[in-house]
Amino acid sequence: MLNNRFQKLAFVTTANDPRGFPQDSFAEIAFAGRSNAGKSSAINTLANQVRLARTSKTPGRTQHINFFTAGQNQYLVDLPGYGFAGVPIEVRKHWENFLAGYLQSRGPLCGMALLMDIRHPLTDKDQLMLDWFLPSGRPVLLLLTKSDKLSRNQRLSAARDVRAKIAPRAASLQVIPFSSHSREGMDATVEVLDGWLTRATAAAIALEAQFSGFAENDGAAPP
Ligand SMILES: Nc1nc2c(ncn2[C@@H]2O[C@H](COP(=O)(O)OP(=O)(O)OP(=O)(O)O)[C@@H](O)[C@H]2O)c(=O)[nH]1
Ligand SMILES: [Mg+2]
Repeated sequence: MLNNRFQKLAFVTTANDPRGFPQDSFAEIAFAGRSNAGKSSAINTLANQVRLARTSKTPGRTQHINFFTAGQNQYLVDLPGYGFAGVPIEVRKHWENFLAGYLQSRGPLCGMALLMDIRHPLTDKDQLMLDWFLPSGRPVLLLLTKSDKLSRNQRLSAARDVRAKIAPRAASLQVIPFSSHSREGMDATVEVLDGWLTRATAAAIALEAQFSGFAENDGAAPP
């Protein structure tokens, strides 16, 4: 059994603009995707909890950015979903601008899990998320959600199609069929996300140690 740090996930804070973000974050992973793609359900499944992140049959449920701790100075971030027609245009614009800024410039963001219904992957808006995030050079995990809705053959073929479509854009992108109901893809997802957080946190700690070395040296270059 994999050591699953996400079993200890706990809600920390909710924000609707960057001033409300945790200041102490060393590493965080964004859960992005269309409204109703299953982001909040996936976070609950990783945590093995039923109501940690709020889920709903009504698209557009998550209207804030919710931060969950995944270890010291480490977070999973449940983002508001996009692409839901029932949301007023000003609200949609607000969140689109927000997502663009967050994905392009949030320092501690060490990777993005992009969740897409396995039956409707890679919409224009999903592509936009990739356009914003891939230039950072940080890794992306494409989770093809609700895989329980398809047969095994259909699942394999859907994953193959997505891999073929995104291959020209980023060789390092990973694709995992995922289901919060059957728990397909759980262990593989835990392993990927855990690896990102562990590496990014180690890098942030090393950087901080270097800076505190600078300060002790009175600003002089390190030996
Ligand atoms: N069959 C099936 N249904 C799922 C799965 N994951 C989520 N759902 C259902 O899909 C609906 C939306 O799930 P949420 O987790 O709230 O989706 P979300 O991406 O957080 O949606 P927003 O907060 O609106 O952006 C709910 O009715 C869930 O029960 C899954 O793996 N399989
Ligand atoms: Mg949600």
